[in-house]
Amino acid sequence: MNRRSFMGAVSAVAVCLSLATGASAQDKKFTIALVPGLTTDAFYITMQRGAQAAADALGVDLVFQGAPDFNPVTQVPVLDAVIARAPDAILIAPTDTTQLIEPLRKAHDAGIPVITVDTFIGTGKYQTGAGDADFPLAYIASDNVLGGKMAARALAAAIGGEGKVYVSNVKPGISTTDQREEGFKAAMAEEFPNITVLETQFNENDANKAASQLQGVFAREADLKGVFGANLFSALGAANGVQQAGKSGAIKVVAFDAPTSIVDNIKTGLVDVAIAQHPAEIGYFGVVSAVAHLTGNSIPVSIGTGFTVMDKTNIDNPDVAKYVYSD
Ligand code: T6T
Repeated sequence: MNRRSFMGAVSAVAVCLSLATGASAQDKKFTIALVPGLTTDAFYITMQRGAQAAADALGVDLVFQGAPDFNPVTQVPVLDAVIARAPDAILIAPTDTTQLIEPLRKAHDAGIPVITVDTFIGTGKYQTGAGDADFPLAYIASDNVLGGKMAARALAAAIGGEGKVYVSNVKPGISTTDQREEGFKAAMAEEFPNITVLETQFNENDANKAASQLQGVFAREADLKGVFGANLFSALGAANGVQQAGKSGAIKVVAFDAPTSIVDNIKTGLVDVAIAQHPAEIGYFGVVSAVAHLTGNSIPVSIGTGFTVMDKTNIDNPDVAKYVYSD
């Protein structure tokens, strides 16, 4: 969907919502809070852009409030402050599957509808009547298991189907990156018997750490063939590590996420493939879903957004380049 049709879709949804409720969405000006995983990440900045487009079309006040790092310890106080402002709905990317359950229950208990975007709490299966984390109304995100499988296939192709690779990942307990690693390992085990997946390196979302880990793994495994960076900072750091080791183009890099820095690395040959998510669509559907709920409509409990696979052969195509994240 190009930018014009994306905006057109938002306006069309706004009209549909007005018709469905028999009233203009302007009758009450809703305030919707979007709490990202962290504020300075191009992925969430792009999500905010999509959310703002929907908010503008629907006459909603969007509040974007988050923490400076991807960590429940810093996200929970931000969430508490957001709940204290009593928005009409909260969209949030919870930074941990378990540690955000009780903090989010406070919002639910205060009557504030919760929708999780990008990441989930509990199992991500909401509105089932089972478990302690099914209270969010909806989960809007990429299919991260599938994304991990796509990354495995891309890396396998890049290294010719054999050799040693590893996953550069953030830390356990984050639904998205856990699922990407799960999908990656499942596809490697099922489809590529000649590839050995070494132990995962966890970098705490610190690209510098991911870069030194790459060099550490390479020092131990001189025949290292490739690395899968399971999110923006993991991928960027792993790519930097490959460059610092003087192995650009020799150790293959598949990146999850598509900020401009990764795209630049595709152009130089340092990164082979980037799996771009569609964060603007996640933000857009988040706001639309919240408004639909607030105006008395039912909403899907789960909405999946897609991927765009970027490499040297297609990165200059405008239909691909439009999915590069906003910085
Ligand atoms: O990969 C995205 C997001 O999907 C993930 O949950 C956390 O990391 C990113 O924000 C990229 O840094």
